[in-house]
Amino acid sequence: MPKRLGKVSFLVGCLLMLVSSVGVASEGIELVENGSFEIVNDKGEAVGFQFWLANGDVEIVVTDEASRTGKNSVRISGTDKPRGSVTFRGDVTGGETYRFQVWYRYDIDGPWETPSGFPWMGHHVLMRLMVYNKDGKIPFSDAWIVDPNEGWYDVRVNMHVLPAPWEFGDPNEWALFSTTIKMPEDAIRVEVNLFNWFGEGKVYFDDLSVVKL
Ligand SMILES: [Ca+2]
Repeated sequence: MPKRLGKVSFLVGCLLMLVSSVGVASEGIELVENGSFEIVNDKGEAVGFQFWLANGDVEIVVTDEASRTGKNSVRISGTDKPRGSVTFRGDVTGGETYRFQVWYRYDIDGPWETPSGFPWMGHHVLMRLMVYNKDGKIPFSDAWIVDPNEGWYDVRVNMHVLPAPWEFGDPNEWALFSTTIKMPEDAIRVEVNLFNWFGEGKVYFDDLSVVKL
């Protein structure tokens, strides 16, 4: 009997893992196929993503050091004012609404230096969105934000989304932040950059989701 119970528990565990790893979108169409960073090519890179080393001595890797679902997450770490991002690009339909969300955790030792131009940010965790039409980048408009209470925003040509204070997780615990955007009529593509924005330490991301609602 204990063996049978063990099997049942194992099966239930597998089902739970399956449900969580595919990213339950209660409605809409998921654009990100490898949002849990589980599919890695023979160079150790996350399939479907690009890594950008922007500033400082920065490293971006897929790692099994921490994960929210599955085995892997992506880690951005470094020293000397490190700034780097993980990029996802997807096709969008103009006039449609998309929900962007990602889980993050951070392991950054203080004292923190105030990141340039973002004196109010927390944890050096940032999602940058860029929207394109057939001619190039469309300057962002805060009128596209569907629910302005989801995060903190800095709207320029690009939009910077940060976890709002009420969304901050504790160090080394996974926390979620999100934003919802109604695309302009001529939009054809979106680029999502998940950043460690000048954080001397580690930021992890897992379970990126971009859902067409
Ligand atoms: Ca994962």
